[in-house]
Amino acid sequence: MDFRVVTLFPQFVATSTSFGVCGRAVQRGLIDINTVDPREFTSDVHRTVDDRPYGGGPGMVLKVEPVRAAINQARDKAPTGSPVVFLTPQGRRFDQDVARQFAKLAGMVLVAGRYEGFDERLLDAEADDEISLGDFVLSGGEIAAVAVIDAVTRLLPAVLGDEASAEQDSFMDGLLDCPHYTRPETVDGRGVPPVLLEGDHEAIRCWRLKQALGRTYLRRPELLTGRELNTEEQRLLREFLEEQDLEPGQDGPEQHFTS
Ligand code: 9D3
Repeated sequence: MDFRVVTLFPQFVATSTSFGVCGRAVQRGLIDINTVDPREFTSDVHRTVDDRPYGGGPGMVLKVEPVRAAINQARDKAPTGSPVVFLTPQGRRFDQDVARQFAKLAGMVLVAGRYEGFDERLLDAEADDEISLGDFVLSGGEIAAVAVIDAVTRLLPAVLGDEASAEQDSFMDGLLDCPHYTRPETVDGRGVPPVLLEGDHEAIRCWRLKQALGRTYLRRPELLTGRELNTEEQRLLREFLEEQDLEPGQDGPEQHFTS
């Protein structure tokens, strides 16, 4: 997959995609990440990419022409049909479903903003899609672009090993993860749920699914609305909630974070 990122901070995008899964995917030729800097498309001595907002007020707005020229170069070099995706706080929310859709593409142009954002006429003319990471304030679109690249890259066939790929479309998909434990067996006087030490793989599968269902119900109930629970899942969730009430146990009652 071919990612083209329009950004005033090309080095930030290059370095932050050079580690871990993304870095290896680049090295193995599974993805290609290129940047285009709008500043390269200015002609004044100060290489100006921003200007004051019409109507007044604080902050600066990205000028149309340098960003448009950078987008056009990125689009020209990207595979035919690559959508131009702006990263903005006003976009539709990025999630795993959006990542799965993007992972089907041969390429995409990601446009990261700075300052107060883009001239609206640039979005009207050039945006095929507009994506936000969520309702918090970043200083620019680069971190969002890198997050999209990372989430999409993990979904490409051959990027992850067989085991990790299988986990992605497992029966716990769409649920919060179950708790994990590793050695030593005791930490601060707290042990490990005995079922995980006993080697009964079917019992372990049930325990993990039960924990995933219970934690999702307590912490992110909206993830369960619109999801059919099969008979086993209903039973495990019922058991989880009963166990919570009756026996706090060594790992304590599950936290129910309230707002
Ligand atoms: C504090 C500035 N805000 C004025 C009311 C508006 C604003 C402008 C530009 C807020 C953030 C930004 C820069 N953000 C992004 O480019 C961005 C972003 C984000 O801030 N949050 C979540 N997802 C994204 S995607 C791009």
